[in-house]
Amino acid sequence: RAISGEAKVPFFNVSGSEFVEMFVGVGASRVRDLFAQAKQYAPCIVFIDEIDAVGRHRGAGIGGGNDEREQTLNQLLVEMDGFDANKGIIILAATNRPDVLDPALLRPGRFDRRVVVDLPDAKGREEILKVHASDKPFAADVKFGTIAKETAGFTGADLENLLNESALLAVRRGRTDITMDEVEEAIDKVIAGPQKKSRVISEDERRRIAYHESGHAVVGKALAAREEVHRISIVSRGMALGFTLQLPTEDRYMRTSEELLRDVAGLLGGSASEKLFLGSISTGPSNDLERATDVVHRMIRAYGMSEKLGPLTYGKTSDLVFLGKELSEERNYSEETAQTIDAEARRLVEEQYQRATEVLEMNRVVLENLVTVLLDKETLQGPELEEALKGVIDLTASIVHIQAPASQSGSPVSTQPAS
Ligand code: NHX
Ligand code: ZN
Repeated sequence: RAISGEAKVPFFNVSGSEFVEMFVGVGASRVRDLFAQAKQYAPCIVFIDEIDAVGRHRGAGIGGGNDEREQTLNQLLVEMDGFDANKGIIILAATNRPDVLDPALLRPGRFDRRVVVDLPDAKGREEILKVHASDKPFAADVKFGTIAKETAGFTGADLENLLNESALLAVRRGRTDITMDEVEEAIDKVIAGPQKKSRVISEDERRRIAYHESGHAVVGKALAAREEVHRISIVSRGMALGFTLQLPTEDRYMRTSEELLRDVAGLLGGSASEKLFLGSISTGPSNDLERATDVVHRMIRAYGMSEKLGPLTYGKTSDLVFLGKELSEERNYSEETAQTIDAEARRLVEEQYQRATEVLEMNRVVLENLVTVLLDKETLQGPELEEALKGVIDLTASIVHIQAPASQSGSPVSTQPAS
């Protein structure tokens, strides 16, 4: 829309799914109609959103293919080839899955340029926020640069949604402007879901939740150099009973194996804290364990970070429509390798669990204090949180290597700061 505005030409906007019809031939005739109309208005821009709905690789799916979709795609290819007849028509399309598109669509003369629209960086997020903020009354305390820093990983649509949520919240609170308080509440809502005030939690469980989140915060603070513990809360939201928000201090595009291991230790910090201070673990950390397991599996199988398994990748993802799942994993390694992967994954997770436990033991006093403050205030951030975490022993300098040392006494995991 913006491009056609700049070019001062008409704009045709269709969604790929509008072409997907039940009856054979209808989709193809819609494509013909669209181009016939566009020809009348040329020069113009035709934009097809979610083109993967029609543009999928032909011959995929049950029984070899889908006649209707193939006919629609063929018609689209024919129209795009009708160069002379379609003079002055520029076709743009968008997809999240360029990998599944039929190669014929990407040949020269068809979609021959690709523009990668990545997640916005901090500067980009700030600019996007300013665009969506222009029609809303923000208070003077709202700094879009600060919001941009707190929203790493958000898409443009997430940011728009965030500002809409803050506006709704301000209205609900009877305000005529939107303050930073509403924006922060909206960030939590977008990340973790809406507050669930109706959920009544027993004193025992509140204590467990506080120990769990404090465990994440202390391990995160002790180990993560490029991320800071930004907010910690024991207020129920959506499915979650509590959360700890850790944010990168700058935009990042890669992680090292050391950082990934620190992430794993941080993810396990909640469970380790429950075990260490309450003597048992609960069902609560299931998602933490899942994510930790996922990280070490990716380290081993995708990033070649295990010396035992070498710089190879294990497992192939393929688009197998007939399995009913978009991405299914194809095993391209032996049973013996599968066992080695399992053993390595388990070793890495257990080492980090041990490391998290050691960090918590070293910071027992700070953690107990944090739990007390958290039970009282429920959500901590900014200077208050900084104050509560001030005493945490900084272990960010401790380097943990992914390989167990060949023959050394003592723990393979170093939790001592480098002197
Ligand atoms: C339940 N929820 O399902 C209750 C209501 C350990 C203090 N019976 O690790 O809230 O137990 O650090 C995405 C994100 C399931 C998907 C969180 C799926 C949480 C969250 C289970 C805190 N914070 N666990 C956490 C938690 C739970 C759950 C999720 C998810 C708890 C823990 C949920
Ligand atoms: Zn957790």
